[in-house]
Amino acid sequence: CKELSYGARAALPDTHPLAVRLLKITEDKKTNLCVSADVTRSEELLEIADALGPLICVLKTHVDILQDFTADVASSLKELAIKHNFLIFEDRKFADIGSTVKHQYEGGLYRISSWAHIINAHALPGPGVLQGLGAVGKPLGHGCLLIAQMSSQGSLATGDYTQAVVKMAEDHTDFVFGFISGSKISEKPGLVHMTPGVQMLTGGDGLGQQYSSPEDVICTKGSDIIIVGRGILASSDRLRAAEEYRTAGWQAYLKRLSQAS
Ligand code: UP6
Repeated sequence: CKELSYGARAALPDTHPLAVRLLKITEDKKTNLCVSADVTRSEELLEIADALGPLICVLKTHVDILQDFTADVASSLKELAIKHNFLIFEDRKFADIGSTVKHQYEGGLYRISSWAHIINAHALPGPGVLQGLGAVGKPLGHGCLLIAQMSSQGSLATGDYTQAVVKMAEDHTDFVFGFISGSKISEKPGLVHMTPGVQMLTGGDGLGQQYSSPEDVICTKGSDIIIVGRGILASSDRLRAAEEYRTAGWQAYLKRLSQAS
């Protein structure tokens, strides 16, 4: 059987230190759930991080949709990440030349590199985007996910493009530790696959988003982490919804392991 547990993958010598940390968190907390905290007020973001922190391995942010971001918010988020043992992923989707993304990652209003363990980038500009981001992130021990596929209808990130992204990731494993993708696209066990567009009820949002279930994403498609936003945020009981997604994601992972053995 070639299917390795999260813990076994964390122990492989080639696994990026940040992927090691992430895989260990999933195993320790029994969660492959990343919550996408897509809210526009900082207070609500911090409430989500504190309340759902125990149930998640990663908290994903879109810092540029906050209407009241301050450096204190970033500090509080970092404290909550330590308190609840999760990683912070700023879903900035960098997509420019190396020199520009270096500034966008390190500076500006948000100073993303000072608080986010994980960032992501489109491979479209070529490897320069990773050189620019890596110049900032590598010395800090941070890591990057490459966007190999998107959940939205009509996405152009398919076929040969996706394959080229896989190659770019595998050629830059000193900084890239995985993918945003709909399924497992690399056989390298040290690389982590994270999948957005997840809800219990499949369908869409009327703006191009397309949803798959946790079971489908983790068990059938072989991805590692489910990214859930509105499936949890739109619930009147977010804690209960998050626990349902955590359980569904973890059960799907256990099923995948048992099917492979
Ligand atoms: N996201 C996608 N699809 C992608 C890449 N990223 O939905 O291909 C992000 C969105 C949003 C989250 O920017 O923050 O994942 C999905 O939210 P939802 O669960 O509320 O649809």
